[in-house]
Amino acid sequence: MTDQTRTLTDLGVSQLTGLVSSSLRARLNADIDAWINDFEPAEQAAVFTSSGRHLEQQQFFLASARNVSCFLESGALDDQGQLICEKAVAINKIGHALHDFSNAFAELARLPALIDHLRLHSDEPWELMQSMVIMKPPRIGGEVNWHQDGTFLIDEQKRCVGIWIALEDANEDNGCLQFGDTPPQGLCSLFETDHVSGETQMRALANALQAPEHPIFAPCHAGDAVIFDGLTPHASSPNRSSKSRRAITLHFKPAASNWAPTNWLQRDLLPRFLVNQ
Ligand SMILES: O=C(O)CCC(=O)C(=O)O
Repeated sequence: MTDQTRTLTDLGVSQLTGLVSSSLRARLNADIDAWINDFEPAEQAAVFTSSGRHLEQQQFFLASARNVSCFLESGALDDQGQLICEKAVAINKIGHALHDFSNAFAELARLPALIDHLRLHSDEPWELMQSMVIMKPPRIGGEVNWHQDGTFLIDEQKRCVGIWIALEDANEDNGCLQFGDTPPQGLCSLFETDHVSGETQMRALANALQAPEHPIFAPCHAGDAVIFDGLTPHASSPNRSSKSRRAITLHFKPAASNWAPTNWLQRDLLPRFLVNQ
């Protein structure tokens, strides 16, 4: 088989059409819009545009494991830390405990069709560790570099599974997901955090991921989803089009696989979020 004839299925990536109904999408979008409305960019801009505030930046990021935090696009601020565009199109992502604060996100994570797909990976209880919205606003939506989710979400058995859900149509023009053209070879690196000092480091396990010569794109209609495991290299291009590309990602691990204390994401006192028994 040549690279050109590989399909997403060959790479272990499943596509689900029509996973999320338009009524649930409307409720998810309403919660996202409310979070954006409540977001005050000025304070965050002050922290993130000043290079001396590394520790505060780290604390903001680590705390987002347990709350709903908006993160600005890197091109959204000028040198003085002022927004160069409307707040609604300046946000890069919102995370990472959305399912703890929104009934719509909690319902999404427990959709029977989604759980059926987790069960295809393994028929055991699954636990949701993080939820996130990736906004990809028109014209300034940033690139997501090639990575494996298992680098950033470390469970003992390295069996994390990610589900990416399109809230709007996504294609090559506005930055749909893309995958490498060869099956995953193992985990390349681990992003580890020392929660005493707050410092993080990227530890190489194998050769760094290279951008594939012939990426395989995964265009989706609103409501469709893509499912793949934590070893699968993927990325998305910047959105230079006039069309927004809002999406949700949910990351699960088998409930029985211990969560590494070196994960940046620690839910601490938040209750465990099992999606099936
Ligand atoms: O939505 C995107 O553009 C990329 C999301 C992603 O790669 C992830 O959540 O791991």
